[in-house]
Amino acid sequence: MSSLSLEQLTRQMAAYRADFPILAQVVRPNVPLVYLDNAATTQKPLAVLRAVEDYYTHMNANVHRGVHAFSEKATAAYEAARDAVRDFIGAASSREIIFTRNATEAINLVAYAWGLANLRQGDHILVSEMEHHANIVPWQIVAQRTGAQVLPIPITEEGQIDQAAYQQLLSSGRVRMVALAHVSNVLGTINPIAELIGMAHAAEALVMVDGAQSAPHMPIDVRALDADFFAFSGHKLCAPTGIGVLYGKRALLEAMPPFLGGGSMIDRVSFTKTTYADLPQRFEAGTPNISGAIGLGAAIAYLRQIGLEAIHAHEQTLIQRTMAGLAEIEGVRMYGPSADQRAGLVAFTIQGVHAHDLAAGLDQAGIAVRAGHHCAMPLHEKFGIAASTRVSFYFYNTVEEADHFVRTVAAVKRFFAR
Ligand code: 7TS
Repeated sequence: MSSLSLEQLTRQMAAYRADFPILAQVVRPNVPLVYLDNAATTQKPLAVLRAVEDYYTHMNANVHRGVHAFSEKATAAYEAARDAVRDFIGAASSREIIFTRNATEAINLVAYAWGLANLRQGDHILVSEMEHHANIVPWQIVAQRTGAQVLPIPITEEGQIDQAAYQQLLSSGRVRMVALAHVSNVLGTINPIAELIGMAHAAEALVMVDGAQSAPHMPIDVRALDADFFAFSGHKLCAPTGIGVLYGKRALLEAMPPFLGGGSMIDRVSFTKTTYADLPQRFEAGTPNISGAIGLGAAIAYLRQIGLEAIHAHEQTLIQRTMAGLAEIEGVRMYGPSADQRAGLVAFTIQGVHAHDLAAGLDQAGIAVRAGHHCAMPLHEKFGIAASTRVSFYFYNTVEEADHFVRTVAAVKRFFAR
């Protein structure tokens, strides 16, 4: 990648658009789709669509049960997807990879299975003010059940974790778990997660990293980060919906009681004593999303061939250009750090224009963005706003789309300012 100029990179990325049939759709006659809502979910390339179709066409059977040929084929494909995830995030063993429905379920799994067994009255759970509700609410539920307390880690005006305040909270000696987003879905902030994990470990706390917005956009190495748990969703990285991943350090997962009970997760069942299966099956009760896992494996292969560093570099081009463009529009306020410290998304408000009106105006031009609180109400409250409009890129977005977006924002603003 380093041998490519930015211009070559831009051209190369645009070529991948041909792999995504949906990107050639129109919203209305003569209004092409400009899809800039990638933090919500991403589009799926033919390689993923075909992997799912191939599974149902050629090998559909339940996994880990049958002795028949197709069950073995399906099991091999399902487990190959697990190995692909292990390599993708640098885990030591595929046993540390648990398939879930999404990042939300992965976080809930840890909150319930680890939290109910380990949290006591007076323990502290830290969550940053920039967390998505998925990394706040499960901890609140489990805190209520155990008597533990959820405390917010403040963020600065620039949208970074306030490290002095974080250190202060850790120094109580009561913190057992720190729940942190790797990348914020509103501020775009890329948190210095290895450093923040090191601080937690020095205080003998574990860290749950919410990687929903990082895993799709940059290389991840859970061992280099020393993350205890790491969660992400397949659908935000070109895989189908309904498949997600929980990574956990083996010793931690092995010490955790099950989350859901049922088939597949047991060793022996009797009415006197039931014992549980080894990892990862212990945390995969019931028939899993087999086609989703296979689709995720295909998505990972596709992204790795593009290169996660190249993806990040291209998104940097798009976000720098977009933020520079938005800054020219009077009344625009952007939230979060400068472009070079963030992933490819920005949430903003325009004085006198409601976030939803702006999104509706953009939709008229075929541009898909999200408006609202983006499942981060405490963060919006912190900045004194009820809603923002968010544009979020992926590698298949082009410079032309970014420019079209900025021009259309300016036009919608002029319309409402009349
Ligand atoms: N964590 C973060 C940081 C997220 O951005 C999201 C989804 C989740 C967790 C939950 O992911 P899920 O796949 O389990 O739903 N964020 C968004 C968003 O920003 N707009 O739509 C979904």
